[in-house]
Amino acid sequence: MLYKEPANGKVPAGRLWDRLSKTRGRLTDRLNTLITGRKVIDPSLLEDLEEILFTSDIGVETTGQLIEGLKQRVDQKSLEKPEQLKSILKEEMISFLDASQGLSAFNIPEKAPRALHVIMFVGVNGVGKTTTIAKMAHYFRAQGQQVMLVAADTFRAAAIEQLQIWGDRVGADIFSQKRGADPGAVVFDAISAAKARNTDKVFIDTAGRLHTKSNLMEELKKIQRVAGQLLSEAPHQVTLILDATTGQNAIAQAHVFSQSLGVTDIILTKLDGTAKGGVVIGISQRLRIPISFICTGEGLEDLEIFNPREFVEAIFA
Ligand SMILES: Nc1nc2c(ncn2[C@@H]2O[C@H](COP(=O)(O)OP(=O)(O)O)[C@@H](O)[C@H]2O)c(=O)[nH]1
Ligand SMILES: [Mg+2]
Repeated sequence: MLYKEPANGKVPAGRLWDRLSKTRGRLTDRLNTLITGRKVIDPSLLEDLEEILFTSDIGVETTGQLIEGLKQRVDQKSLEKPEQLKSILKEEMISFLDASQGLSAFNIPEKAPRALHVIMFVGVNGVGKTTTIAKMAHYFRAQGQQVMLVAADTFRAAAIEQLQIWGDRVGADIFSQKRGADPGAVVFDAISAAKARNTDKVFIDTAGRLHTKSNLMEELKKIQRVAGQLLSEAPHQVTLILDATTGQNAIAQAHVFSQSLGVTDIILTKLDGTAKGGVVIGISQRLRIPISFICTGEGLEDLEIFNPREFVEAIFA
């Protein structure tokens, strides 16, 4: 699956546009107010702009870099009129995002031979891991792939049940063992089973918090190792799920997880109903990890391939 070519210059409409309305409101409305009636770009205008970007959850450092870039353009006289600000900022944001996108692990050519692909989903409790796994399973089921969901969050019985309910709904196999089973052993057995069946995708649902004294990151690393024992490249992806409504806290979580595990890509959830969507830009720019998908609702269809241009056009109109 390749990233879709952005709809160049076209104003995007539809679901993404609707669901990102709060973020767009926070960013665009204030920017429009700021530039209306202004004739020149002076330091006070840039200061107000900095405040707008900063309070849109883009983050201090990323905001600083955007403003610095604008100042240079003003000095070089390639930016003179306030009405140019918006399009220049948009292009800067898109280039920040593009720089981190690179070849996402999801950029698998559609014609590649089908092979077992193992993805481990990580993230703290409540960010939307299990829901996102269900959406992803639904997405790949629609392409005719065989999907197996693995319940490696073994401490909570409710977590296993929740995965089972989703698996039934989307037509995915479920692999689970008893509550309290060793997650590494569950994953080992699941991958053996997946190899024996004709499975295309194995999605591992992991714990977001441990109730024992052991360390979450150590447990996740162990799952990673165990997966690799049966299939040398597994897990092919470690996908970090972050809740956009937590704003700057999501950036902090991304740092913790990516320092311990080789996070290959990020999925941002709950972009509907939050004005903190700017955090996507901060995360991408700070972490340099591609964003593969974004989620904009609780339903199975509320998952989109992340496209930098479409995203920026929808938050900045
Ligand atoms: N509005 C909204 N809610 C979401 C989204 N993704 C997940 N949720 C909700 O977030 C809550 C926690 O999700 P869950 O998948 O159980 O999180 P987990 O603990 O990380 O597995 C549930 O009520 C989900 O319906 C999203 O994109 N938008
Ligand atoms: Mg869960």
